[in-house]
Amino acid sequence: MNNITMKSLIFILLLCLSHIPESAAQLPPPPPPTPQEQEISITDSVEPIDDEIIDFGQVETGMFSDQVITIWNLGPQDLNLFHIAVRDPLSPPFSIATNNCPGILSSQVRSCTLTVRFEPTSADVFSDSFDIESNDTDENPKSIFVSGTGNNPPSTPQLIYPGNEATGISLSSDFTWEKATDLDGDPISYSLSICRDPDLTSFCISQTNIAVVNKEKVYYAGFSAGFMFIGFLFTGNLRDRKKILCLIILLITCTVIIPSCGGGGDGSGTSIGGTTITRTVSGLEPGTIYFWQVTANDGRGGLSQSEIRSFVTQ
Ligand SMILES: [Ca+2]
Ligand SMILES: [Ca+2]
Ligand SMILES: [Ca+2]
Repeated sequence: MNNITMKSLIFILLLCLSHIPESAAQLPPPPPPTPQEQEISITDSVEPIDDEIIDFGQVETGMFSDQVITIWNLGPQDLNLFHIAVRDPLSPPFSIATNNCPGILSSQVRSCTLTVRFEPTSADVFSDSFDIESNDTDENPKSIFVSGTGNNPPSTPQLIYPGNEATGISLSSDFTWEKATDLDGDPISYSLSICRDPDLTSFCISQTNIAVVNKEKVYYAGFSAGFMFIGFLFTGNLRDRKKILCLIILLITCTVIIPSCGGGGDGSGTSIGGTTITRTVSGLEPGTIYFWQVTANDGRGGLSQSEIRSFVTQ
Protein backbone atom coordinates (compact mmCIF):
# COMPACT_ATOMS: atom_id res chain seq x y z
CA MET A 1 0.00 0.00 0.00
CA ASN A 2 1.58 3.31 -1.01
CA ASN A 3 1.69 6.36 1.21
CA ILE A 4 -1.19 8.21 -0.48
CA THR A 5 -3.54 5.23 -0.14
CA MET A 6 -2.64 4.80 3.53
CA LYS A 7 -3.41 8.49 4.22
CA SER A 8 -6.73 8.16 2.40
CA LEU A 9 -7.74 5.16 4.53
CA ILE A 10 -6.89 6.95 7.78
CA PHE A 11 -8.86 10.01 6.61
CA ILE A 12 -11.93 7.92 5.79
CA LEU A 13 -11.68 6.08 9.13
CA LEU A 14 -11.48 9.37 11.05
CA LEU A 15 -14.40 10.77 9.01
CA CYS A 16 -16.55 7.74 9.86
CA LEU A 17 -15.67 7.88 13.55
CA SER A 18 -16.59 11.56 13.70
CA HIS A 19 -20.14 10.70 12.41
CA ILE A 20 -20.92 7.89 14.84
CA PRO A 21 -23.42 9.32 17.36
CA GLU A 22 -22.19 9.25 20.89
CA SER A 23 -25.28 7.36 22.08
CA ALA A 24 -24.65 4.53 19.67
CA ALA A 25 -21.25 4.09 21.13
CA GLN A 26 -22.59 3.35 24.62
CA LEU A 27 -25.69 1.95 26.40
CA PRO A 28 -28.79 4.21 26.25
CA PRO A 29 -29.50 6.04 29.49
CA PRO A 30 -32.50 4.83 31.51
CA PRO A 31 -35.72 6.74 30.64
CA PRO A 32 -36.58 9.51 33.08
CA PRO A 33 -39.30 8.52 35.55
CA THR A 34 -42.78 9.21 34.16
CA PRO A 35 -44.33 12.16 36.00
CA GLN A 36 -47.24 10.77 38.01
CA GLU A 37 -50.27 12.85 37.33
CA GLN A 38 -52.80 14.25 39.74
CA GLU A 39 -56.18 12.57 39.55
CA ILE A 40 -59.26 14.40 40.83
CA SER A 41 -62.63 12.68 41.19
CA ILE A 42 -65.91 14.14 42.38
CA THR A 43 -68.99 12.44 43.76
CA ASP A 44 -72.23 13.92 45.05
CA SER A 45 -75.10 12.87 47.28
CA VAL A 46 -77.73 12.81 44.53
CA GLU A 47 -77.86 9.70 42.34
CA PRO A 48 -76.10 9.12 40.03
CA ILE A 49 -73.25 10.04 42.34
CA ASP A 50 -70.58 10.47 39.64
CA ASP A 51 -72.38 12.70 37.11
CA GLU A 52 -71.25 16.02 38.64
CA ILE A 53 -74.90 17.10 38.64
CA ILE A 54 -77.05 17.84 41.69
CA ASP A 55 -80.78 18.11 41.18
CA PHE A 56 -82.35 19.32 44.42
CA GLY A 57 -85.84 18.56 43.11
CA GLN A 58 -88.74 20.35 44.79
CA VAL A 59 -87.95 22.54 47.75
CA GLU A 60 -90.56 24.56 49.56
CA THR A 61 -90.02 28.28 49.18
CA GLY A 62 -88.48 29.74 52.33
CA MET A 63 -86.94 26.36 53.24
CA PHE A 64 -83.59 24.96 52.16
CA SER A 65 -82.06 21.67 51.10
CA ASP A 66 -78.39 20.70 51.45
CA GLN A 67 -76.45 18.21 49.35
CA VAL A 68 -72.87 17.08 49.77
CA ILE A 69 -70.05 17.02 47.21
CA THR A 70 -66.96 14.94 47.92
CA ILE A 71 -63.67 15.76 46.19
CA TRP A 72 -61.28 12.80 45.97
CA ASN A 73 -57.55 12.64 45.32
CA LEU A 74 -57.11 9.37 43.43
CA GLY A 75 -53.54 10.07 42.24
CA PRO A 76 -50.24 9.20 43.95
CA GLN A 77 -49.32 12.86 44.40
CA ASP A 78 -50.79 15.79 46.27
CA LEU A 79 -53.82 17.36 44.67
CA ASN A 80 -53.83 21.14 44.98
CA LEU A 81 -57.28 22.67 45.23
CA PHE A 82 -56.72 26.24 44.10
CA HIS A 83 -60.21 27.71 44.00
CA ILE A 84 -63.74 26.50 44.58
CA ALA A 85 -66.63 28.50 43.09
CA VAL A 86 -64.42 31.54 42.42
CA ARG A 87 -64.19 31.93 38.66
CA ASP A 88 -67.65 30.39 38.25
CA PRO A 89 -69.45 31.17 41.51
CA LEU A 90 -72.90 30.15 42.67
CA SER A 91 -75.63 32.76 42.76
CA PRO A 92 -78.69 32.73 45.02
CA PRO A 93 -80.73 30.67 45.63
CA PHE A 94 -77.66 28.38 45.49
CA SER A 95 -74.66 28.73 47.79
CA ILE A 96 -71.73 26.83 49.29
CA ALA A 97 -72.99 26.36 52.85
CA THR A 98 -69.84 24.70 54.19
CA ASN A 99 -66.41 24.08 52.70
CA ASN A 100 -64.26 21.56 54.55
CA CYS A 101 -61.66 21.29 51.81
CA PRO A 102 -58.04 22.23 52.54
CA GLY A 103 -55.82 23.75 49.87
CA ILE A 104 -54.06 20.42 49.35
CA LEU A 105 -55.46 16.91 49.37
CA SER A 106 -52.43 14.77 50.19
CA SER A 107 -52.12 11.02 49.87
CA GLN A 108 -52.90 10.86 53.60
CA VAL A 109 -56.07 12.94 53.33
CA ARG A 110 -57.81 11.47 50.32
CA SER A 111 -61.09 13.38 50.30
CA CYS A 112 -62.93 16.44 51.54
CA THR A 113 -66.51 17.65 51.38
CA LEU A 114 -68.51 20.71 50.38
CA THR A 115 -72.13 21.33 51.27
CA VAL A 116 -74.18 23.01 48.56
CA ARG A 117 -77.43 24.67 49.59
CA PHE A 118 -80.58 25.41 47.58
CA GLU A 119 -82.85 27.93 49.30
CA PRO A 120 -85.54 29.11 46.88
CA THR A 121 -87.47 32.25 47.71
CA SER A 122 -89.90 31.94 44.80
CA ALA A 123 -91.77 29.18 42.99
CA ASP A 124 -89.48 28.97 39.97
CA VAL A 125 -87.05 26.62 38.30
CA PHE A 126 -83.39 27.44 39.01
CA SER A 127 -80.06 26.20 37.69
CA ASP A 128 -76.43 27.23 38.03
CA SER A 129 -72.92 25.81 38.02
CA PHE A 130 -69.67 26.29 39.91
CA ASP A 131 -66.13 25.22 39.29
CA ILE A 132 -63.31 23.51 41.15
CA GLU A 133 -59.81 24.49 40.05
CA SER A 134 -56.97 22.09 40.79
CA ASN A 135 -53.58 21.00 39.49
CA ASP A 136 -55.12 17.99 37.74
CA THR A 137 -54.21 19.54 34.40
CA ASP A 138 -56.41 17.42 32.16
CA GLU A 139 -59.52 17.99 34.30
CA ASN A 140 -59.16 21.62 35.23
CA PRO A 141 -61.50 23.15 36.05
CA LYS A 142 -64.19 20.71 37.05
CA SER A 143 -67.73 22.09 36.68
CA ILE A 144 -70.59 21.01 38.92
CA PHE A 145 -74.14 21.69 37.73
CA VAL A 146 -76.96 22.34 40.18
CA SER A 147 -80.71 22.71 39.65
CA GLY A 148 -83.87 22.83 41.70
CA THR A 149 -87.45 24.05 41.78
CA GLY A 150 -89.07 26.22 44.40
CA ASN A 151 -92.57 25.14 45.28
CA ASN A 152 -95.19 25.79 47.94
CA PRO A 153 -97.21 22.75 48.97
CA PRO A 154 -101.00 23.10 48.98
CA SER A 155 -102.73 24.16 52.18
CA THR A 156 -103.98 21.36 54.43
CA PRO A 157 -107.36 19.98 53.34
CA GLN A 158 -109.95 20.44 56.10
CA LEU A 159 -112.26 17.46 56.62
CA ILE A 160 -115.98 18.30 56.88
CA TYR A 161 -118.05 15.12 56.67
CA PRO A 162 -118.32 12.58 58.29
CA GLY A 163 -117.55 14.34 61.57
CA ASN A 164 -114.86 12.78 63.73
CA GLU A 165 -116.02 9.63 65.55
CA ALA A 166 -119.36 9.82 63.74
CA THR A 167 -121.56 6.72 64.03
CA GLY A 168 -124.26 5.15 61.89
CA ILE A 169 -122.56 6.13 58.64
CA SER A 170 -124.15 4.63 55.54
CA LEU A 171 -122.34 1.86 53.66
CA SER A 172 -122.36 4.21 50.69
CA SER A 173 -121.44 7.58 52.08
CA ASP A 174 -120.33 11.00 51.00
CA PHE A 175 -116.94 12.27 52.14
CA THR A 176 -116.59 16.04 52.06
CA TRP A 177 -113.62 18.30 52.63
CA GLU A 178 -112.67 21.88 52.00
CA LYS A 179 -110.58 22.57 48.92
CA ALA A 180 -106.93 23.25 49.53
CA THR A 181 -105.24 26.26 48.00
CA ASP A 182 -101.83 26.58 46.40
CA LEU A 183 -99.85 29.80 46.61
CA ASP A 184 -98.24 29.05 43.25
CA GLY A 185 -101.62 28.57 41.54
CA ASP A 186 -100.86 24.90 40.81
CA PRO A 187 -103.84 22.65 39.99
CA ILE A 188 -104.53 20.43 42.99
CA SER A 189 -105.63 16.82 42.92
CA TYR A 190 -106.70 14.84 45.97
CA SER A 191 -106.47 11.31 47.19
CA LEU A 192 -108.82 9.85 49.76
CA SER A 193 -107.84 6.91 51.97
CA ILE A 194 -110.39 5.03 54.08
CA CYS A 195 -108.87 2.19 56.09
CA ARG A 196 -109.62 -0.02 59.08
CA ASP A 197 -106.55 1.01 61.07
CA PRO A 198 -105.42 4.46 62.22
CA ASP A 199 -102.11 4.07 60.36
CA LEU A 200 -104.08 3.77 57.12
CA THR A 201 -102.40 0.55 56.02
CA SER A 202 -104.97 -2.26 56.12
CA PHE A 203 -108.18 -3.00 54.23
CA CYS A 204 -108.06 0.39 52.61
CA ILE A 205 -110.37 1.87 50.05
CA SER A 206 -108.06 4.35 48.35
CA GLN A 207 -109.14 6.76 45.68
CA THR A 208 -106.52 8.82 43.95
CA ASN A 209 -106.39 11.61 41.38
CA ILE A 210 -109.65 13.13 42.52
CA ALA A 211 -108.82 16.07 40.31
CA VAL A 212 -109.79 19.63 40.80
CA VAL A 213 -108.70 21.76 37.94
CA ASN A 214 -107.36 25.20 38.51
CA LYS A 215 -109.33 26.92 35.76
CA GLU A 216 -106.84 29.68 35.15
CA LYS A 217 -103.89 27.30 34.82
CA VAL A 218 -105.68 24.92 32.53
CA TYR A 219 -106.99 27.74 30.39
CA TYR A 220 -103.48 29.03 29.76
CA ALA A 221 -102.08 25.54 29.19
CA GLY A 222 -104.76 24.91 26.56
CA PHE A 223 -104.19 28.32 25.03
CA SER A 224 -100.45 27.84 24.49
CA ALA A 225 -100.97 24.29 23.21
CA GLY A 226 -103.54 25.71 20.80
CA PHE A 227 -100.96 28.11 19.44
CA MET A 228 -98.56 25.21 18.97
CA PHE A 229 -101.12 23.33 16.89
CA ILE A 230 -101.92 26.44 14.89
CA GLY A 231 -98.20 26.67 14.09
CA PHE A 232 -98.37 23.14 12.66
CA LEU A 233 -101.58 24.00 10.81
CA PHE A 234 -99.73 26.43 8.57
CA THR A 235 -96.75 24.17 7.98
CA GLY A 236 -98.21 20.64 7.66
CA ASN A 237 -99.81 18.97 4.65
CA LEU A 238 -103.57 18.90 4.05
CA ARG A 239 -104.25 15.57 5.80
CA ASP A 240 -102.19 16.60 8.81
CA ARG A 241 -103.99 19.94 8.88
CA LYS A 242 -107.38 18.21 9.07
CA LYS A 243 -106.20 16.05 11.95
CA ILE A 244 -104.76 19.06 13.71
CA LEU A 245 -107.94 21.07 13.14
CA CYS A 246 -109.88 18.25 14.86
CA LEU A 247 -107.40 18.36 17.74
CA ILE A 248 -107.85 22.11 18.07
CA ILE A 249 -111.63 21.75 18.18
CA LEU A 250 -111.27 19.00 20.81
CA LEU A 251 -108.86 21.13 22.79
CA ILE A 252 -111.08 24.22 22.70
CA THR A 253 -114.11 22.12 23.63
CA CYS A 254 -112.30 20.62 26.60
CA THR A 255 -110.95 24.03 27.65
CA VAL A 256 -114.40 25.59 27.59
CA ILE A 257 -116.04 22.82 29.57
CA ILE A 258 -113.00 22.10 31.73
CA PRO A 259 -114.82 22.11 35.11
CA SER A 260 -116.94 19.18 33.93
CA CYS A 261 -113.87 17.54 32.33
CA GLY A 262 -112.19 17.66 35.71
CA GLY A 263 -115.20 16.38 37.62
CA GLY A 264 -116.12 13.73 35.11
CA GLY A 265 -112.60 12.42 34.67
CA ASP A 266 -112.59 10.63 37.99
CA GLY A 267 -116.12 9.28 37.90
CA SER A 268 -119.55 10.55 38.76
CA GLY A 269 -118.82 10.05 42.46
CA THR A 270 -117.17 13.43 42.82
CA SER A 271 -118.92 16.75 43.10
CA ILE A 272 -117.12 20.02 43.33
CA GLY A 273 -118.73 22.89 45.16
CA GLY A 274 -117.50 26.45 45.54
CA THR A 275 -115.15 25.61 48.37
CA THR A 276 -115.70 21.90 48.92
CA ILE A 277 -115.12 18.52 47.28
CA THR A 278 -117.45 15.62 47.90
CA ARG A 279 -116.62 12.06 46.96
CA THR A 280 -119.17 9.28 47.26
CA VAL A 281 -117.67 5.96 48.33
CA SER A 282 -119.54 2.67 48.47
CA GLY A 283 -118.51 -0.81 49.56
CA LEU A 284 -118.04 -0.01 53.25
CA GLU A 285 -118.53 -2.94 55.62
CA PRO A 286 -121.37 -2.75 58.18
CA GLY A 287 -120.65 -2.14 61.86
CA THR A 288 -117.02 -1.31 61.20
CA ILE A 289 -114.74 1.41 62.46
CA TYR A 290 -112.89 3.25 59.70
CA PHE A 291 -110.20 5.89 59.59
CA TRP A 292 -109.91 8.38 56.75
CA GLN A 293 -107.61 11.07 55.45
CA VAL A 294 -107.36 13.35 52.41
CA THR A 295 -104.06 14.29 50.75
CA ALA A 296 -103.73 17.31 48.46
CA ASN A 297 -101.11 17.11 45.71
CA ASP A 298 -99.99 20.08 43.59
CA GLY A 299 -98.36 17.84 40.98
CA ARG A 300 -94.95 19.41 41.62
CA GLY A 301 -93.92 17.41 44.65
CA GLY A 302 -95.98 19.44 47.12
CA LEU A 303 -98.21 17.28 49.34
CA SER A 304 -100.43 18.21 52.29
CA GLN A 305 -102.27 15.71 54.44
CA SER A 306 -105.40 16.33 56.46
CA GLU A 307 -105.91 15.06 59.96
CA ILE A 308 -107.07 11.44 60.29
CA ARG A 309 -110.66 11.03 61.38
CA SER A 310 -112.64 7.94 62.35
CA PHE A 311 -116.26 6.87 61.90
CA VAL A 312 -118.37 3.75 62.42
CA THR A 313 -120.70 2.37 59.79
CA GLN A 314 -124.32 1.43 60.48
CA1 LIG B 1 -75.42 13.47 40.91
CA1 LIG C 1 -72.28 29.99 38.34
CA1 LIG D 1 -97.36 24.51 44.64
